[in-house]
Parts: sequence; C-alpha cells; structure tokens
Amino acid sequence: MSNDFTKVENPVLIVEGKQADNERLKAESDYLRGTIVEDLQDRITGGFTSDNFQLIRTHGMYQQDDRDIRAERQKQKLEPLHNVMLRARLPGGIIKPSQWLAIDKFADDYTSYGSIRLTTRQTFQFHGVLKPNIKLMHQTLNSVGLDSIATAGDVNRNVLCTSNPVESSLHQEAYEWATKISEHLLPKTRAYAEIWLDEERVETTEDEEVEPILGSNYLPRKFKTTVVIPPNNDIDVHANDLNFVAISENGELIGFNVLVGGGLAMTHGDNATYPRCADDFGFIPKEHTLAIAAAVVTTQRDWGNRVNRKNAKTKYTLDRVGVDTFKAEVERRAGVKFSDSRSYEFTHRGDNFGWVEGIDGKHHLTLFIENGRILDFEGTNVKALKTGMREIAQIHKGDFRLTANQNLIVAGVDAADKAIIEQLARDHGLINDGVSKQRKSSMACVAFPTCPLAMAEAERYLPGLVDDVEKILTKNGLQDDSIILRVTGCPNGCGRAMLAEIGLVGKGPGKYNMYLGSDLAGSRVPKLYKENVDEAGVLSEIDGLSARWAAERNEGEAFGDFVIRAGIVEQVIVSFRDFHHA
Ligand code: SRM
Ligand code: SF4
Repeated sequence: MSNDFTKVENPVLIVEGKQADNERLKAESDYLRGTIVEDLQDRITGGFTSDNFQLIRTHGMYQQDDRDIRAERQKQKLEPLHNVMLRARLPGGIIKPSQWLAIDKFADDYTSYGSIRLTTRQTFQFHGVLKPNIKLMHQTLNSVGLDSIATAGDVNRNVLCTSNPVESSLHQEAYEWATKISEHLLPKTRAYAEIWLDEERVETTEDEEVEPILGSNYLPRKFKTTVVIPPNNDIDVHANDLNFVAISENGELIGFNVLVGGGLAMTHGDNATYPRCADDFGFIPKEHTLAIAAAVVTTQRDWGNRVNRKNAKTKYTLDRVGVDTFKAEVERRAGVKFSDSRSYEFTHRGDNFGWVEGIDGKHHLTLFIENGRILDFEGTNVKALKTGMREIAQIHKGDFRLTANQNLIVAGVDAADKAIIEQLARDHGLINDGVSKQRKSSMACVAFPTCPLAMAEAERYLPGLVDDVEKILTKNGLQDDSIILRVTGCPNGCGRAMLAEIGLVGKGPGKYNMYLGSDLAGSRVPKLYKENVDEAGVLSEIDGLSARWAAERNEGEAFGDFVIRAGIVEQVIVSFRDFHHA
C-alpha cells in the first residue's frame, strides 16, 4: 500500500491540474503544526493569521465572529471580534457525567454564548472562545479525557454510532468498533499534544512514516464514517463517506455491510456538485473492519480530486473512477473480498423520546433538545436546560449519549434513580409533554450568527416555523402526524435537509429552496420543488401540500412518499450528476 499520495498505484485515476491551495498549506504545515504556537502569542489580533486560520481546523476549531455585530464593528473601524468554535471528538457520542460537568463549567466561564451546542454528528461545540482561553480549553478537555483532534479539516471526522439504548451488548460492540475506527484513522502527528498540552516534540527518523494512513498531505477533503445498527438509520448513512452497517445473528454482531460514497453538500448554481447516496459494497466479517476502513480511506486519499475541492469528496471519486473500480481497489488494498450484502432494513430515523428499558434492565431517558442548544433560556417559557443537565450530571451514575439528531440520552439509569432524574428533567424544561411530534421531527443547522457560510437563518428560524407548521397541520386535520422537516442555512447541508421529506436550503436572507420527497428511512435524496421561496411562501406551500396529503394519501402513506406518488416531484434520479435537471 502506498502511503504518499503522489505514489499512487494507478496514476491514471488522478485528476491533473494545479493543486488546490489547501494542498500546499498541508504540505508546508509540518504535520499540522504550522506556526500556531507563535500565532497564539500574538495578542495584537484576536484571530489566527495566514495558513493557521485553516490549520486550527484539524485541531477541531474554526475561527468565527458574531455576524450580528460584524457591520457595527466595521463601522467603528474595529477588527471583527474573532473567537473560535470548538468541536469535540466523541466517537459514538458517549460522554460521562464528570466530563459533562467540566464542559458545563467551561461553557459558563469562557464562552461568549454560554451554551453547549449538540451537533448533527453526535458531539458538542463551544461557540465564542477568545484566543487567550484556547489553550486552557484544550487542557480542560484533556484533564477529563476529551480532545478535539480531527473533528474538522481534511481528515476522518468524529465517528458516529447508532445510540440504540435497548440492545446493550450489540450497542456496546458497535460502539467499541466506532471507537477503534476513530483511533485507527486519527492523525498520528503529535502536533495537538505539543501545541495545546505543552508536550515535548519527539523527532521522527527519516524513514519513519508519520502518517501511515492519512499520508503526508492528509485527505483531499473531509471524510465521514459511521457504525449503524439497523433498523434505525438515526445517523443518516447517506450523509457519510463510509458506513459500517451492523449485521447481527441472535443478538451477536457478526460483521458489517459496507456503504461508501454518501454526501449531501452542493453549491447553488454549480451542477457539478450534488448530494449522493452511498453504494453498498457488500458484507465483511467484523475482523476485517479496520483493514477495510483503512483501504477505503487510502483509496480516497490517493484518487480523490486535489485540484478542485468542490469535487474532492469520496462521492465524486466514485462517480469519476466508477464504483466497481473503487471497490476492486479497496479489496486489493485490504486483501479482503466483499461477499454479497446481508439483508437488513432501515425502517426509521430520529430518536424515540422518553424512557426505555434495555435488555440489561437499565433505563434510558431520551430528551428532546430543540436545535441541540443547551442553555438556560430566559423569558416567559423558562427552560433552564443547562442547569438541569448539570444537576442530572451531579447525581447520574451511568453516562450520556448524544444522538446524531442533536438530542441527548441519559443512559444506564437504575430503576431506583428514575424518579429523581425525571423530576430534574421536568423541573428544568428538559421534558415538556407539550412538545409536538412535528417539533421532534424537525431539525436545523446552526447558521447565524456564528456560521460564516450562512446565507439564511436556520436555528433561529426553526422554532417559529414549527409553531406555524403545527397550526397548519392541525387545520388540515393532521395534528397526530408529522413530516421530517429540516432547515439548513446554505447548501452545505449541515442540518441534513437533503435527506428530509421537506428540506429548506438557505438561498439568501429569508429565502429558501424547497426540496421534497425523502422517505422515513432516509434512503432517498429529495428533489427541488420551488426556488427562492420566502417565509410566507414556505408556509403557504406547506399548507397546500399538507392539505393534499391529508385528502389524497393512501392508508399510512408518509408525506415524502405521497409527494412522489402524486407527481408533485419526480422520484427517479438516474444519475446523481443529473440531480439538478429533470
Ligand atoms: Fe457542517 C461547514 C456546522 C454537520 C456539511 N459546518 C460547517 C461550518 C464549520 C462552517 C465553516 O466551514 O466555517 C459550520 C459551523 C457552524 C457553527 O457556527 O457552529 C458547520 N456541520 C455543522 C454542525 C454543527 C451543524 C449542526 O447544527 O449540528 C454539524 C457538526 C457536525 C460535527 O459534529 O462534526 C455539521 N456538515 C454537517 C453535515 C451533516 C452530517 O455530517 O451528518 C454536513 C452534510 C453532510 C456532508 O458532509 O455531505 C455538513 N459543513 C458541511 C460542509 C460541506 C461539505 C462539502 O462536502 O462540501 C461545510 C463547508 C465545507 O466543508 O467547505 C460545512
Ligand atoms: Fe453554516 Fe451552511 Fe452548515 Fe448551516 S449548512 S451550519 S449555514 S455551513
């Protein structure tokens, strides 16, 4: 297996041309060190300069500023109020109460928003950490066994795992695989430990490979991996480059079906970019998991497009070189042949709220956290979510599981502790019986004010939008039904709108492209229905469409299936390259 992306086995499959600037930047970074240490000491600016602006991403941070106050600061001739967002690494989303207490305190003491933001990839983010506090942040995380290595940048990101609180031993094994895959694919450079934890630099000898899997120039683009336990596709496989679908017999994990090449992002007006479902490569016994993971990653590393970052993800590599060619190369590198896929079925997504008893007799409480934002909200509808979580963490003996839908499970509760935990959750608005099924089926990305790429509101738009949608559904006699509704502030698709029954994709302030027609299992990318719809237009479209759904649907027919059967949008996408036509 070649470890340097320039020494590829099949050079014909490389995209020729001038390499993207990120390739230079990674090559010159001295394995992700750059001059971050020097930059940290520079207090003239609150930001990171030149390449370090990008390099800190591989250490799990993004430089941001509050867009609500950007113009005002510009008027006052002040530089933007630079700060960083940190995204932690949390394979499978599991975090201990003691760790929670540490992040809770850090969010209070050192972040300008005071919140812990649960993400669509089973981890948490801090927003608004100023430069002088960044090192302390990493040291705080490290002191409780957490880090933020490789949660951003051209590497394998946080590895997801279905939360499945019921089947404890199957979940435990799947979770252990998620952790092992995460460790196996992590950057091996010691840059993180040196820069943030003040560890000594250990020089490597010339023939010692620093990055045997990722290579000296890391991956062409971000890479996302999951372990999923059917029938719940709660992690949305088709948003990910590499998925291990757990196949079990008599409750025992025997191996995985491997799905490669999913991804949701696109760029408005660029038809060479498109969302794409992952392809099923076949089944492997579980002992080959790490070899297959490394083979998929290294094939993408060597064949991925390093010229145009917009076409650099695995999904485009598969379409360019052909699925069979890519798969054969993975088999060659891993020394493992895929056998026929084992049968499995995804029937649903999302989380099941409330208490559930696991087969080990432990109890698990799934809490709905709107937009994943854990904060003590002020106002009439007091929701002291952050205090509530802290008080639960102070007495909870199990762990917490973050879900890939921005929610949280208080997991592993003894029967004797159920009542007190439920009481704390109710007292602080973490359980609210009035939350509708529709609200629980809705999700949004962060967008304004922190996301620099946001074109339209998402997190701040969703709660009011759902208020209105609830009213519309009730008016149309659909108060007991719900539609998977997702809003994303730009076509990057972080809120996974491109796997929603109704997906709203930000186009400009207050304007959204409306996509319709994914299914409950998340096996279908929705189609464009209307462009540039304003907020009033969104409501009137949902009104008209849901009225037709109520009147014309077949018994039990979901909204996404109905819009296709009724011919409101076309289902069949012959080739994802044709996604924008038809
Ligand atoms: Fe994302 C970039 C937030 C899940 C596709 N995403 C960003 C940035 C970092 C903006 C930036 O580059 O400066 C956003 C920071 C906003 C903020 O202020 O916090 C951001 N993405 C998020 C989160 C927090 C959304 C959320 O509300 O939970 C999710 C964090 C996940 C995590 O914990 O790792 C998040 N992002 C996703 C997903 C959904 C998923 O993975 O399940 C996608 C679509 C799936 C996919 O990758 O195809 C996604 N984010 C992107 C992209 C487009 C990538 C591409 O293929 O072109 C970008 C922009 C980029 O990479 O250039 C992006
Ligand atoms: Fe930002 Fe766009 Fe991602 Fe939303 S979808 S968080 S607006 S990059």
